[in-house]
Amino acid sequence: MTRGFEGRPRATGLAANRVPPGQYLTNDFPVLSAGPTPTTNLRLWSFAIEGLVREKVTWSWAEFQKLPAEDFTVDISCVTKWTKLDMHWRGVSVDTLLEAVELEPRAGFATAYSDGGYTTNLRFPDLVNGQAFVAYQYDGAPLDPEHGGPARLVVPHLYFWKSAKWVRGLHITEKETPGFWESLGYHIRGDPWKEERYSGD
Ligand SMILES: Nc1nc2c(c(=O)[nH]1)N[C@H]1C(S)=C(S)[C@@H](COP(=O)(O)O)O[C@H]1N2
Ligand SMILES: [Mo]
Repeated sequence: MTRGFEGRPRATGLAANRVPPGQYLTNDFPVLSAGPTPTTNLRLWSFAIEGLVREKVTWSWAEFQKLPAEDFTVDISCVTKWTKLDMHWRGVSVDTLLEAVELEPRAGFATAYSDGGYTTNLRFPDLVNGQAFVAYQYDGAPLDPEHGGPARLVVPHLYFWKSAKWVRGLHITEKETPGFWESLGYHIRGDPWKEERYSGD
């Protein structure tokens, strides 16, 4: 690492290819929440896929734990400009979750919704083919409540605001409905490699 103009460590060599434009590398895992950390009783926790599906599906915590889980090692970029490489998560691929429902032909988008009221919108091509998962472990331990435990969505190829903490379901829609940050001027999609930070970028 070398120091750039802003005095922040700048990736050099191989790691540089993994850091999107305008981002700096960090080893920290900052906490960024728009409100207080909700406490969720696991006996009352559920995850649902509903909206434009033939039949709504809901998993209890116990049922969710029985779904096939996978390990994911991914790089994460936050719109506040930090990038963290090789983050180790364990959870259930959104592909696996979608196998349980029959989408209606009009289905085009999903709104991830969370305890506490946070929402974020995603288009289907960003949710499938191993690109998104619901994580309940980070670095081999149950996900810390501040980082979204018991479970959070992780969509590593988009800015981290798309990775809804305390996620409780996906609401499938025909049209794209801006979520919490998207309604406040963040980009509708949020691709870090295109620097889609704010609407208009
Ligand atoms: N439910 C919920 N999810 C959320 C947020 C939030 O405020 N509430 N913040 C988002 C933003 S802006 C970021 S950068 C990441 C931060 O995740 P972290 O606190 O684990 O670093 O969570 C995202 N998911
Ligand atoms: Mo963020």
